Amino acid sequence: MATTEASEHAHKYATLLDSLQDAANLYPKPEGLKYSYGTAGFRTLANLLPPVMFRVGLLAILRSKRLAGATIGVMVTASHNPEQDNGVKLVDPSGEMLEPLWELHATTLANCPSTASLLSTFMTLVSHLRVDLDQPANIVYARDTRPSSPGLVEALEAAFRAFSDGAKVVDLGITTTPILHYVVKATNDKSGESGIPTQEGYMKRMAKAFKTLIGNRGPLAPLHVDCANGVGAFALEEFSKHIGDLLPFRPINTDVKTRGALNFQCGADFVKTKQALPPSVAQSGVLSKPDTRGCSFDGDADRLVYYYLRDGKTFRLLDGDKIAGLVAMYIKDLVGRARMHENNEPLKIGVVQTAYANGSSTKYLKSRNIPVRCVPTGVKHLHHAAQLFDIGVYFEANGHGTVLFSPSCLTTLREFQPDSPESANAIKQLIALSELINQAVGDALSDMLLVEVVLAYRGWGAEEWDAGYEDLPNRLVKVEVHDRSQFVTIDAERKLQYPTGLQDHIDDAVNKFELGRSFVRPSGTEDCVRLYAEAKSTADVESLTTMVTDLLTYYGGP
Ligand code: G16
Repeated sequence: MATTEASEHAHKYATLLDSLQDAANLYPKPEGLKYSYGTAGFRTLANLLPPVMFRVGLLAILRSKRLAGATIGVMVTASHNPEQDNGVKLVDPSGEMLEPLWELHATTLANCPSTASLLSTFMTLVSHLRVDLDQPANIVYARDTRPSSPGLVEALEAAFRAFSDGAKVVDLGITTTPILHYVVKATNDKSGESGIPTQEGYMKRMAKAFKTLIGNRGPLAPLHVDCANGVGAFALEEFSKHIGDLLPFRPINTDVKTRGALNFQCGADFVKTKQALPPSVAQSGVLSKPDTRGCSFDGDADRLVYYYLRDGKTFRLLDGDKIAGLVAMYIKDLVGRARMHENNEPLKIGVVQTAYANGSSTKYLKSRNIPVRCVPTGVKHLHHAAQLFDIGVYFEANGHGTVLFSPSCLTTLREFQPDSPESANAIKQLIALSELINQAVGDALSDMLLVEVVLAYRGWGAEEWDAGYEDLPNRLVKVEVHDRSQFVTIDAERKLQYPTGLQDHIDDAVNKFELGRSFVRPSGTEDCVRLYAEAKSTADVESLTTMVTDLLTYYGGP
């Protein structure tokens, strides 16, 4: 009997390997290319990605089988990158980014030079990671609006089909990155507390929470939303059906059909790096009217920045740092009003930032007794650091972030017996907040609603929000270098370890300027290094940026 079973197994694996071989032969890896799983998955020119997609499909199946059939997400997107790029990343069952160790396995599979080496690496992973191939596999996948995405999804599906016992797959079609993360989390959460695992379930949950939080403060003034000509336009349109006139949207840059329009001169990354309105928004004149605010999503709607024109003229950016400050102070207020500390340990509220956070924002938070942590760039780093608080607010300056409520905090909130109407109301609002805010990943749509909730609560417009602190003048630029992998950082990316000697020169430059700060790090999503500089005056920032750019050209120019 045992012998029969063993031979059945051997036959099954041989059939699987045959099937994988046939499918893999259609997606050979181009010679000489080296792929790596960067800040948010693989990202490069779309035409170089089909072999990567196929191999990511295989890894998604292995990951799901390794976790006894838990649902894994696959998102095909290059987010803020230009339209000719594309990318792919895996989402773990909790809705978070893929576990870092598995990022290495993804890189290994992606770089196998031949079908033979791919199959042998695949079987090595099966054995080393103790994957039981008889376990089920469940995958949810989605894509953004890039024209290259359908072709890349085909390569992914070829991997799913190659498993003769069938992976159970759900295609969400075109949707935003954060909706995919939410669906993965909600699918795996059998308690139902994370919500119904569909796009509609997501929209309804957010709309309900938003209505609770706005209460009788609506309807709110119209909000101009730049959708970066990406998938956020669909999500916004869909969501608006659920809230009617409570918050009227005025969408801009919703053209998902014209080639080359995605992220071009619009979107959160454009606004943050250029520190200017998208030309389309400027030309429309919509922000010139008093008390008008606008915001920008990025191409897959996981980043958000706000802005307005001071006196109808001067551009003022309200970026991820400003959102973190606004939200952290609001939550601190609600927690205070809930008066839970009399019978419980006080809830720990903290903010997580990266080196890109403006020095003024960190000072603002610390001066208000909010603990601040600094971690390397990349949502996975921020997310994990935020989980160490009861309520962890994390935002990158580029507008990527969310607020996490720990499971024990949620239990405390639900079980707490308030002794006054004010406390009861604050508790109700905190619970609604945890349902409004995407608990899996940063989400432009949900973050935008969060900002609107806080502004309505405070009775503020963008100008009052902006008044909290003044950003130090700053610049963020991309510098092309010969090989960005030569740039190795330490100290949460605030210092360079290599190239040897460069950091000393950067320090010398920084020391010439009052409140000067500058750092350099290799991008994990684009082929460049990023240079950040800030100082007391705009002229100083320009000089510092030029000095550090010259150093980079000397040390690693193209
Ligand atoms: C991704 C990551 C972010 C990161 C950004 C830029 O954002 O999710 O955490 O800040 O890339 O990373 P880098 O500076 O390494 O290129 P997105 O919106 O592009 O997915």
